[in-house]
Amino acid sequence: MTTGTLITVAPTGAESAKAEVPALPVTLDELLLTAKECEALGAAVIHVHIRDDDARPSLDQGRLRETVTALRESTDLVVQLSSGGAVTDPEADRLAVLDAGPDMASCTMGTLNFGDDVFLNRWEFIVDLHTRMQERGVVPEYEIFDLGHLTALQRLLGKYGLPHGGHVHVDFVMGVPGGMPGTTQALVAAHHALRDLPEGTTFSATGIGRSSIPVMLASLSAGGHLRVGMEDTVTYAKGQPVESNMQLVARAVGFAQLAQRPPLTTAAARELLGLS
Ligand code: KMH
Ligand code: ZN
Repeated sequence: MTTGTLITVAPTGAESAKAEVPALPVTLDELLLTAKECEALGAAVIHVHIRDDDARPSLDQGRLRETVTALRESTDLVVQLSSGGAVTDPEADRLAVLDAGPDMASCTMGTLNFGDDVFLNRWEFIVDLHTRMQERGVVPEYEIFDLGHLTALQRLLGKYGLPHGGHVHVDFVMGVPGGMPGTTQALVAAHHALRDLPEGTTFSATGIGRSSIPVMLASLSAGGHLRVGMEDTVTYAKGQPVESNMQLVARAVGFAQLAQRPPLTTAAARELLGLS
């Protein structure tokens, strides 16, 4: 069955430096402005990483709570906090992200090389995140950087049960050096592997850097949803830096419309994701 397209914006991330990417939203005001404009264009979910006063990645509890509250006051977007943080963040801080009471949080399904770094996601940590989200009524988005992460998700759900709300949604993060490539072939393989997950499992996909466009087109044609934003892509076209997250969301909306799968409203997104 073909549905409309769930569009997630990931506006900031933890990897790019403000000094090198001046258009990156790093303050709360910049984030709120981006969120409102992306919602108006067709985004329904926002995947949030915050920064400190020096624009460095932060998991500060007070700031996270303030951010969740402000996003709820100014938009109707589904607020998804990153529990991935930066590669240097300790597990305890990453778990404590759930205390800020988001609608959703990310949950990465395994350890991988992340460029020159290691993004550590031990099994016990994944279990802690998953079960705490069940207890707190936070809906996970399972981040899949490689095919084996889907096998880990099958094991997780088999042992610990479905997430809050009962619906399983995954995001294929493709093209990270150390993970699966951002190609149509890899997306088809990942899509095929969803057969081992509960019926009705939905997926989004995002391609890092120059894989952004091929991944978007492949995802749309395979019935998937889209994540775009400056967390994943800071170059719009060869030699052309991204001017804003809105530019990326507008392009994704255009592709979704061409595919005759227009953006889902925030209400439809909540229904799809099993959010009460
Ligand atoms: N910043 C990456 C190390 C997530 O948000 O859950 C992890 C990441 C995934 O961005
Ligand atoms: Zn992230």
